[in-house]
Amino acid sequence: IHMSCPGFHHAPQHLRCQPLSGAGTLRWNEYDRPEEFNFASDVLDHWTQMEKEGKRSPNPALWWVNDQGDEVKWSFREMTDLTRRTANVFTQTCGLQTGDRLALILPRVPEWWLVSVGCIRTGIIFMPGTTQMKAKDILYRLQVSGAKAIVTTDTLAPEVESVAPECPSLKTKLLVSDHSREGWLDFRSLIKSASPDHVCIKSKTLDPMVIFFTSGTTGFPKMAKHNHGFALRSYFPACRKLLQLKASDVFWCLSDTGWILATLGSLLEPWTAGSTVFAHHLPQFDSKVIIETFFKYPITQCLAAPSVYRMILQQKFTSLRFPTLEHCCTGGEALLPEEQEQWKRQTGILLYQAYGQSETGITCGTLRGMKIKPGSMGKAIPPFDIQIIDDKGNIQPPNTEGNIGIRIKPTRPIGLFMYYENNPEKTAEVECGDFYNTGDRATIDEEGYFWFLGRSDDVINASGYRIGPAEVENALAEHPAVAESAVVSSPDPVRGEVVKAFIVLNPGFLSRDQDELTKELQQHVKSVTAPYKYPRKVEFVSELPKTITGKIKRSELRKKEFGQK
Ligand code: BCO
Repeated sequence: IHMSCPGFHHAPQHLRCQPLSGAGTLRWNEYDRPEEFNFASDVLDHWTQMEKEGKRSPNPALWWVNDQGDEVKWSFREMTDLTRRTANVFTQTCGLQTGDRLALILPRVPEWWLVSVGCIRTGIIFMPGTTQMKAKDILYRLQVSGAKAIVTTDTLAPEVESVAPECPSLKTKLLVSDHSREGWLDFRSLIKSASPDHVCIKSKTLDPMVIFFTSGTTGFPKMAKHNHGFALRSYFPACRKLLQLKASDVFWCLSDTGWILATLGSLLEPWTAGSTVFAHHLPQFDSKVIIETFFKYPITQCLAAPSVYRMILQQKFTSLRFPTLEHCCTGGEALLPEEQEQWKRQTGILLYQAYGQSETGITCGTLRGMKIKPGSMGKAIPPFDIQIIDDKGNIQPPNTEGNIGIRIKPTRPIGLFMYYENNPEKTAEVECGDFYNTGDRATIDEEGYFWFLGRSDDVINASGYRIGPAEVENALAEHPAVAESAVVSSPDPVRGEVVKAFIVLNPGFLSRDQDELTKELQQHVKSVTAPYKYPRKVEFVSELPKTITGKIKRSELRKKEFGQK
């Protein structure tokens, strides 16, 4: 991208300054640690320049559609203009400064891209969150992060208003809507009147950029804080090999805007390659609409959780031979070999697996063109050195079960999260010898392919969502019928795993119709927390298995679900 190669040169000469197809030369490779990096100025504005010089085809940078036939097509030039305006709205109108936090809770609307990049331009730390969140989820996030601003839509505005008085740090509420609302700034009209002149901050690679909330076994979600190196990693040649995107590609990532997969797949990965980001508003998941979209638009590559591919396969369409689709990648949950084969049979396209977490981004994967071992999540992607480790951080030999560890000593690799914000205990807990312990269990074979086995803790991975059992148990505890509950994962043919709740009822509810009560409890969870967490399976029991100290033995219940002893 730039003509020179600054940074620290630990890499062999032949690895430096590799060409980025059609776009000059890459400035850094995975062994460099440049002092400064900013995705907006180093990547987005570069493609704007390429466009101006006629060195990039006129494909849009963002191609957004909805099911009412509306379309937005923005060039890189327009993206630069609009995100500079957004930056000015944040700093001038809202008075936000570098380091302030902004909660970004938007569905798939074009403004999601403006806000993300506007934050990167100004050094405001953005915190993506799913629009499935309820008032309590939002309250927790605003309070724990000390967010100064929130950007959301009409649907969530009342939920935000109901908790705003309890969030003294929250100074600015921005609404993305065609209507105005009292107490809210109107994002769309502010953008129109803002100046397009803005000088991007010179961010240090290690300065904070984004926070993702991530669930654990206990307590509330933790804040995994990433620096600008997270975006730089997408730029490294080793990472570019995963998808091998070109400027002519049209890339569709189906992940909800609240997850790290969307930041990677709908923003960083495709724009680093100068590709077109394709987005469908898709307010409700509908595999029929997804299939029709693949037939209607010239999408060449796709990234989605395995559950999405499973749900597409379940649709009885006469043909799943999509005219322009060339490459499919998946991540977020385990994928079975049969599912990979079925996708190939029906679509004619191989399904490549990758693996990552909110703490790590994509850590390993089967790179495009690499031999696929069905069921394996591929090999480590540099600069991550990934090993299977025991509980003390000792590296395990091939074909031995252990935890997936990413080496952090002597050097923490670019792209790995910095730490859990305000939580040194949890940060220390996941350090294991020279490694960051992902908490995921796996093996590695002699050829360096990783094979996922499951979690080492009670975290549930349901259709690609990481769900903390305590979050669901707390929601259930608010219902008068529930004396106590234990929430674990349970196998499911479509979603991989689903949330299952074992519930001990209070005496007054023992005579209730169990199906009716199940529905009521499910509805209750959906109403008090993000609905994706609700227990799709419920079993009423007279007691829960406990240790002698009274701790619920979730692992016993989970093993029973999976038919293990
Ligand atoms: O199934 P139900 O209808 O009973 O309930 C569903 C929704 O209908 C409902 N719901 C959604 N929004 C609601 C609502 N109810 C009330 N109010 C609202 N605002 O709640 C349930 C939500 O469950 P879901 O999201 O699993 O629903 P759905 O529609 O079946 O979606 C299926 C999937 C596969 C599209 C969805 O589960 C999904 O997107 N999964 C992938 C998640 C993902 O992207 N994970 C990646 C995380 S990042 C990562 O792993 C790191 C990789 C580097």
